[in-house]
Amino acid sequence: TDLFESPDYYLLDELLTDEHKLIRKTVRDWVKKEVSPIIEDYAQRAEFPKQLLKGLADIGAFGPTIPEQYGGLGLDYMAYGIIMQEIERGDSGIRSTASVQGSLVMYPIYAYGSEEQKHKYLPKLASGELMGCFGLTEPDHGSDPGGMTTNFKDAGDHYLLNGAKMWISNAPFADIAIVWAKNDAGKIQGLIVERGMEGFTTPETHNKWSLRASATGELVFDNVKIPKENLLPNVTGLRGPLGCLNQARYGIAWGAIGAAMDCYDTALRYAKARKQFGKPIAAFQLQQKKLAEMITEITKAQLMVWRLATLKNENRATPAQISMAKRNSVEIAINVAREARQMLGGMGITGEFPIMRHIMNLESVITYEGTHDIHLLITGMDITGEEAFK
Ligand code: TGC
Ligand code: FAD
Repeated sequence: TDLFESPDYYLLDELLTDEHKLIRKTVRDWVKKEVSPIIEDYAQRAEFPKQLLKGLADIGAFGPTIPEQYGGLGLDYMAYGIIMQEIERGDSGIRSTASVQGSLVMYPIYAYGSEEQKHKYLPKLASGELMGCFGLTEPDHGSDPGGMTTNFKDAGDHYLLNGAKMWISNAPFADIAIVWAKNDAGKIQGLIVERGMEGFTTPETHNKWSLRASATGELVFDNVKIPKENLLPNVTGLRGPLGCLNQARYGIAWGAIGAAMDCYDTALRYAKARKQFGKPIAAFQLQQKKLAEMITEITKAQLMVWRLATLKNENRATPAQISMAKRNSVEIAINVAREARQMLGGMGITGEFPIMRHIMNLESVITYEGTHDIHLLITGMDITGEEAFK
């Protein structure tokens, strides 16, 4: 990893500002120094490296686009994308932690919260003093979150929350959870649930083969008393959580390319060094085909997210455009990773190289934040005007 440079076949660096390049260097150096040397070991042991939280906060990974008055950095979406790309070059699980904190916990408080909530939580979330998680998915409602059964009832001076969420990234250690639940009228609203509230537990999910260095868990609510000031006042309906997903999916569209770049870079260097039949395997046409197709797909995906960032900065990126980029980036990443793994032969299945870990991670990335199928159906609906989910 010492030699890592992101492939830039179409000179996209010329379209970045000096600030973007500086941010990339800062994050890349941090990943190289703090993540790459330890991540394989944590993934093998299925443990989240908690000591990285402080560093993630220091490089600005938690809510970089949130304005400075709330503890963020006020950066643009190009910068946010670059940060996600560089972190995911290290590991999708570490990028998940940053995605959840910034896009799924800080963003809803920023976009839908009261002024008091913003001041109370955002600076501490930006600094990593508080960590959060996002509870939308339920055991019986994944792709169809509108069917959720988790609910809260008005009980005078507080609410009573009941139900359960599943597959929640960061749940086992989060201090707060943004929980989407139905109110007395059956409308979805967001609540800030704090660790320590009676009846709230976060059992950890074990035996994952994917995203092993990320902590996943359930959120279980058994008559949890929620103070009324913990309701996010400014959004009702599924567009609340889906609005957060636009942010996180955008970050994944950039992030997955980071994983692809790492696999391509690893395979290219291996192919030049590894000799069989008296020649570097890079000299064989079959291996060149794999490498040529990898760099072509990476380049196409880079162009797509660069343009998407520009649209997002202008507040013009549509949810369907974000879906297309999330879907495309993850698909090309998983294909690049599979081809790269083969190029390393037997070494490709070991933890000596990052590729097998990336492949396994990407199996979660292709499923969470909307599955590959759901994003295709979002594109289908957008171009035909016909909704094919139901
Ligand atoms: P539908 O009737 O289409 O829409 C309901 C309301 O929501 C609005 N809306 C959006 N608003 C903002 N952004 C979007 N992307 C939106 N998509 C829809 C819509 O306009 C409507 O608003 P209103 O005001 O008219 O009521 O909803 P539906 O029930 O038919 O479902 C649509 C569908 C399937 C696209 C959607 O539910 C979906 O995206 N499903 C996938 C679920 C998903 O992505 N879950 C992710 C869980 S979080 C996660 O995985 C975190 S992983 C984190 C990590 O570790 O990195
Ligand atoms: P299902 O919805 O049951 O889908 C099963 C299959 O059916 C999929 O292939 C799907 O594409 C297909 N399918 C479903 N509906 C249709 C349809 N209408 N047409 C065609 N095919 C369809 N959620 C959170 O809320 N917060 C988190 O932090 C979070 N972190 C996660 C971390 C990990 C590691 C994982 C694996 C998941 C996480 N999720 C989280 C949950 C994730 O968002 C869901 O797994 C995802 O939305 C899919 O839901 P499901 O698993 O219930 O699959």
